[in-house]
Amino acid sequence: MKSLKTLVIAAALSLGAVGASHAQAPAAAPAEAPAAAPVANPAPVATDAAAPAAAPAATEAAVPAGDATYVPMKPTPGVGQPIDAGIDFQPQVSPVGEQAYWFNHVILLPVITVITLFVLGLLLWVVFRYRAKANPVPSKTTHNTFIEIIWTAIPVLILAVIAVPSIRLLAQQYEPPKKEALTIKVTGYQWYWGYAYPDQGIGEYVSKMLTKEQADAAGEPHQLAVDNRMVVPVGRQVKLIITGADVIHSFAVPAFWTKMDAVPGRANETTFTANKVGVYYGQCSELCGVDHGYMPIAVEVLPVDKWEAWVRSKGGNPAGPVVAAAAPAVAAPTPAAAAPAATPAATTTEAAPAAAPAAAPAAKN
Ligand SMILES: [Cu+2]
Repeated sequence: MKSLKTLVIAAALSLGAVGASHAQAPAAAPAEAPAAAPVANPAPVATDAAAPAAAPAATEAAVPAGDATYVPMKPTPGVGQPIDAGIDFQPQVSPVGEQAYWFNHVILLPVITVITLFVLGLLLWVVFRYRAKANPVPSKTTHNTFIEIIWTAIPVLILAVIAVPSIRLLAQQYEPPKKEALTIKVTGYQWYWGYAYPDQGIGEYVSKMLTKEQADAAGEPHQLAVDNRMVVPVGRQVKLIITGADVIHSFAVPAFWTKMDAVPGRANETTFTANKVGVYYGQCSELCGVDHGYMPIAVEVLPVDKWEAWVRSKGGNPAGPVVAAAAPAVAAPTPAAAAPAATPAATTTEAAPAAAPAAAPAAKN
């Protein structure tokens, strides 16, 4: 009787605690980045919920909004990375990924499940109903036109229905990038990645895997964490120009539904738009040599102002597309006219700081 009483009290306490943690979550969420909200939800017990929710909040608070300094963001557990015993896709944060996720879960899986169960049922029925013991004289039926039309027409209809969203998804993945897309050049090396932002004037930098000790110290998953991430602004389309320097690699980030081969001598192109701030991991997905498993990819999606701060920390100019528009005009009359041509470009205030470095190499030629 006493143990029952303790059970009831414990249950009441934990219920109250869960309620309290839920009550806390909305209060914390608006104050902080959206990353804090998903962390609070899955945690069933108050003590568990408090700890992870507090950690990102603390790190977030350390970086004042709009500040020009860049501090690598902490990943959110369970987002943008594999989870233990997980069998589902990673939560998708790009429009194409959401579309593909929907296609799989709302169309394909139900269709597959219904067909599989239907065929299994038919098999069991045939095995039982037409077993030798119950049918000493076998039926001589060979054809049934009506049934044959049905079992041809229905699968054709099912395939036709699946084809519509399937082809739409395919077309969406191959849609050409928009003009305002951010261009990043990705190069696969044995065994690391190189990233360059030509429009922002950020030359190629190398992204290598952290050691176990470094990853643990940074609070990141080992074999996914890297020293220099690819950093992109939230909500803006990113155009990747992907190539390989030595052998074929493959650039893949599951949370964006992005995968593209990095082939030496070829510039492959793909796009993604990340619509949620966070850190998302991927891996080389083409067997490329002994360290194939040790060249992870980490993409950090930041609010635009923080991304701009990161670009500046790399010595680049965030107003890249403006520069890109101005640069050809400056570079066109090379080599003799390069110096005078730089002056008109400098009249536009935005392009001014970037026009000088852009013109400099042109003048050298
Ligand atoms: Cu590789």
